Amino acid sequence: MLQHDVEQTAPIRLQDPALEPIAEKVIAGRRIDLDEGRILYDTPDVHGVCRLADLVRRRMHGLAAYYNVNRHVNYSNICALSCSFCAFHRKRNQDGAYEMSVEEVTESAIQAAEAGATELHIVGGLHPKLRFDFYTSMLSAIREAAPRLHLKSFTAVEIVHLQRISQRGRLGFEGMKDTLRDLREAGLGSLPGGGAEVFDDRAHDTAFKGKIRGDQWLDVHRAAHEIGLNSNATMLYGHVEGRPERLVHMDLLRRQQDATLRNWAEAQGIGSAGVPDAVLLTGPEEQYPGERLPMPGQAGLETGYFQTIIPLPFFPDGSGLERLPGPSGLENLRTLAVARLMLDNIPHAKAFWIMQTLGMAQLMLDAGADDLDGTVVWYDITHLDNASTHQETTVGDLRRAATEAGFAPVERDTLYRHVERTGSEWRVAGESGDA
Ligand code: V47
Repeated sequence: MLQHDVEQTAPIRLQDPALEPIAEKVIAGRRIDLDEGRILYDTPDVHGVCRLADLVRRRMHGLAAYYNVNRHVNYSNICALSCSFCAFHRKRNQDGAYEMSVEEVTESAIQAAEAGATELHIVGGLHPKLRFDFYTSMLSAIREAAPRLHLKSFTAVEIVHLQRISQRGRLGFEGMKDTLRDLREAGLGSLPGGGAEVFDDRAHDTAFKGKIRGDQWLDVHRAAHEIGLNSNATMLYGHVEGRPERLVHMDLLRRQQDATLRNWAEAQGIGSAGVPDAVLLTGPEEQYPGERLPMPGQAGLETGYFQTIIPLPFFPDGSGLERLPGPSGLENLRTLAVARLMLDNIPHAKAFWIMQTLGMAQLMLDAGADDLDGTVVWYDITHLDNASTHQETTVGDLRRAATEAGFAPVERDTLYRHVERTGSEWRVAGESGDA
């Protein structure tokens, strides 16, 4: 088996001299800017970029390769929008349209909990008819039936839709927080990263017109963070956007996370590494007198934050953009590595195996990723090589994939706390639980 040193002791071999000043900054723990991001994208030395991303990944996570035991539930594919990149949505009386009842979703949650899942990832389309109480009833019915499942539910686009139909009365940012509080009261545990696509108005108007724009997506996550919910962030790439738009997307996420983590960083004694107000988590050990990575409950952390960046490669098949080729394997590897390097204040980077393939996710563990997502079981949004909705991997497969790649598989819960497990019984390490 291939073994890696936790500390990268050997000098990083770079083929392109243009990468050298960037490598110096990464090694010293300084932030790279958008122009340097362009060099990371333009250099022919994609493996050099991966080596740099691997350096910061090891600093942050050592050899840990995280996964979770989860299930995705797509409660309905009926959607008022018609985004051209999306092959999932259907109109109400179109062939293939479906909606699950609260009872069906709850049944699937019970099965997940019995199989030992720690998380349910629940997202769907913007259903034109379902009322707000469907969503709160769904969350509270699951919480009642399977209280230990963490409910990571609803993309920012769904949250805006839910605010509209909630009849709570308060509009704007405060109304958004009220809606999120109602959902949290019903059982919402955190927000997934979906629906961000790419924060660019031209791409928006071409491929997802009608959907919220980037500023609104960011506001929803800021509102969630302000009321103490954690969330993830995705970036859908390889469609009508270009590499410069991806970098702007990363920069906007990074700016928001800087502001979110500022108080926490001060409490931990983390400086701004030469860039005013920056909070950089990827530097050498000596830059972190306190905690290197935020975890709920730490001093100075009264809010939630972005936990994970998840670059999602575009799947053209069955979408309105089928004429496009979608990104290549090397572009996927590079984008993951660039995201790890640019998003120096987001603790985790996920290679979502369903979209990347498990084989590519193994390679990504060595190029910046520290997380593979989980067992998934059902997934309806994208289908690789005509896969059915049943897209499942076992814990054994995930662990083997990580070990074969030279990493140490670590089961986590949604908040990245370590999980100890015996079969379907589990508990968070260090806490008393059911195992
Ligand atoms: O929001 C839709 C994307 C997302 C296509 O937070 C497509 O842990 C590629 O957000 N090709 C849903 N992508 C998936 C998602 C996610 C997945 C795993 C983990 C987490 C997390 C979040 O899938 C959508 C959209 O951006 N999507 N259509 C397509 N044709």
